[in-house]
Amino acid sequence: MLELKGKKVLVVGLGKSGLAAALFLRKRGAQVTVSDVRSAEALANDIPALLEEGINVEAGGHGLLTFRRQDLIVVSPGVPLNTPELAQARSFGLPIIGELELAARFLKGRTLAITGSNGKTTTTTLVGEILQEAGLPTLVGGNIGVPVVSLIDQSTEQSWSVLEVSSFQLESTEEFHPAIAVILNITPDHLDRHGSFENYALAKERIFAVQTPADFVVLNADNPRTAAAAARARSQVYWFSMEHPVDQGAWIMDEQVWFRASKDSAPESVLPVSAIPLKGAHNVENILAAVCATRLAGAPAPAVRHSIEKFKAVEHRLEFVATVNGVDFYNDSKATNVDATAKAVEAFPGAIHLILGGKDKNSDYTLLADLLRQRVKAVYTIGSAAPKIESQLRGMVPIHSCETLEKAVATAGAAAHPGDIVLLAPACSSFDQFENYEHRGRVFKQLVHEGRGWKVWQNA
Ligand code: UMA
Repeated sequence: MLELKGKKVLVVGLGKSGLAAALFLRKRGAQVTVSDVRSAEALANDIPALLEEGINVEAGGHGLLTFRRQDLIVVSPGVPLNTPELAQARSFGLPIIGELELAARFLKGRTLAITGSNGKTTTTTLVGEILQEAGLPTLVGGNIGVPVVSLIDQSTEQSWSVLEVSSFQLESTEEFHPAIAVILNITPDHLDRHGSFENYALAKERIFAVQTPADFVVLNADNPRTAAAAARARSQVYWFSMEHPVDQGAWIMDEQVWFRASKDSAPESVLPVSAIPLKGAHNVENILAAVCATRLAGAPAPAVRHSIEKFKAVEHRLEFVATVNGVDFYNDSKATNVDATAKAVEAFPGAIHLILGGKDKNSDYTLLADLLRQRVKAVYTIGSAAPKIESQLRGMVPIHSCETLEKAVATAGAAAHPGDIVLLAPACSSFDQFENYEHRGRVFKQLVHEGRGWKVWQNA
């Protein structure tokens, strides 16, 4: 186990992960400094509590010297590893780990980790609910919004930590060792951070990098890049597929979800597809992955079935908001990449008014062209990515330049007819106009509810 007592540790980034990591490290006796590019005013909410704990704070930028006088550097997921100060520290041989790796060194019990470009949060939430229903001591955290270090104190030798893990977190792992690893899908995302699709995919594959033949990895047989990862796994590979039966894993056949525990065992029917309460084929994939992972973790079939039947869509993931003047509004603010937006659009047969835009991640929006032509009545653009989206999609579908979410909701609400759908599935991150995707989703829901009360859209 990592010895922290008396060690000088620098935590980079003072968001949720940095704050939790700094407090944890201090409690374990380290001399902790936190460094963040945001100003002291912007960090004013957190600084007093840190100072009180005896943690030093460097605000308003990263000092090169701060990054030299350390025994260990712990990086928040949102801080790129090629940040110049980190590159310099690396060249001096300083150990640099992420918050997930720090937590992994102390977390007790077994870990069930879930990654993928899309569906992570829904699947993680469902897996957590299934294991709880099965009576297993369960903790849920990670990219879902609960830093993994904050789970350490509650973890026991018996507990399962169900973790949503992102490529940003996996990139800096060394000993992170889930007993069950799940890769839901790998499609282009975060190309601005990882530089290429292949680098991004390899970061995701780190989820099984230190697994052994005693462990399990659950992979999507229908997603080519995910299926290709199997060649590098040393653990036992289980599959899920919407298209065909698999030797071991979960699949759909005759409108039923099936699971087979091993090549030699008989398939068991888990539940009918009609009993799945979530919209969209992508959510059926998430269910298959959850079935497979939780059966491998020892959850009995009735607990799996019952948890799925009563599962509710997670906030900001194709979340139904309200019907206003016969128009259904859906919040998929978590659709922060092109593939997630495609999945959201595919969940409806047509008549969609789609709100797109935010901060671009070096994405290719032309990949949406066919789907937009088939199902979308008009696109409403917002945020700094708007000019790029408009130039890539011009002529394929009517586009309204709205700049703000407020104007987009009002314009789409006024244009939509009864039976139409207004869908926020922006294909971009939110950081140009909002604190995060949750903030964007909440603002969207508020605008929809306000519009319903005041009937402002008719005048938009
Ligand atoms: N910062 C620096 N220097 C830099 C860059 C950032 O100091 O060079 C500072 C920022 O000023 C800010 C802090 O770092 O104060 C933010 O750190 P962070 O971005 O790691 O944010 P956290 O609040 O710690 O949230 C992180 C995850 N964020 C990211 O990966 C971007 C959260 O995932 C996660 O829920 C949380 O840890 C708990 O584990 C969010 C996310 O957007 C939901 N994830 C991406 C996604 O899902 O696509 C990967």
